Amino acid sequence: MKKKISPSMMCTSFVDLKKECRLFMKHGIEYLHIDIMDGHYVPNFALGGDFCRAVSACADIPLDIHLMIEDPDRHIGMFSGFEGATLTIHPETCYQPLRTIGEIKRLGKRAGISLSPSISFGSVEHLMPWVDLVCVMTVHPGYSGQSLVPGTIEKLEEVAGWVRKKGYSIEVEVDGNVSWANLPKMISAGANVFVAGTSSIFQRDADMEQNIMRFRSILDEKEG
Ligand code: S6P
Ligand code: MG
Repeated sequence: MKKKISPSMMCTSFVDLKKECRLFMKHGIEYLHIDIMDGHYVPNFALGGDFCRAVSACADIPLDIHLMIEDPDRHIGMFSGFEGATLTIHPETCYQPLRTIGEIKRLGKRAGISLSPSISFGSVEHLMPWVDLVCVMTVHPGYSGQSLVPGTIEKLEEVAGWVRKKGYSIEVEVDGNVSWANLPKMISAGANVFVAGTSSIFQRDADMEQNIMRFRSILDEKEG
């Protein structure tokens, strides 16, 4: 499957949003990852529908909306207007994840599930036939700039191996501390969508365009 970059927009410069989006378009960035946080499921608050609208106005790139919120059924309608978007839920945040996934599909969106480090793949495996994307979190949900949680690359390998074996066309995304050092291991583990944050393209002590090109060249040269 094609390897794709999904910059984490909570790391973008809000004052330079247009400029940074222009750079993403120029370099054929495939998705824009938007973390929605409610202060309940995670301790932090971040982003929302208005921010998604602002990003959509600046970039013609599908949104990769990561819902770190309790009771997503109450809120998914808010994201129904974004063409080509993926809405990713954490299954433990709702009582009937399959119904929530069905509702996302009914809204014409791609559906994803995300596994925080505390959730085993076995506990969500039965949901897989209904989703378009599975996001393996390699940090605890809530903040950018964290270190990789041990054991999560092995989980990524387990999930990607399962998808390959079944022959499903589910995208396998990795989210959290996708650093220059961790990226090759994540490619080898079988991920095809990489959330790029402060560990790579938003490293502010380097030029963002150089960072994007460096990220792409690692994806191009390393076989998954
Ligand atoms: C974490 C969130 C992630 C972060 C991403 C930032 O709750 O879901 O998407 O934004 O991890 O990247 P980095 O490189 O700072 O970890
Ligand atoms: Mg995320």
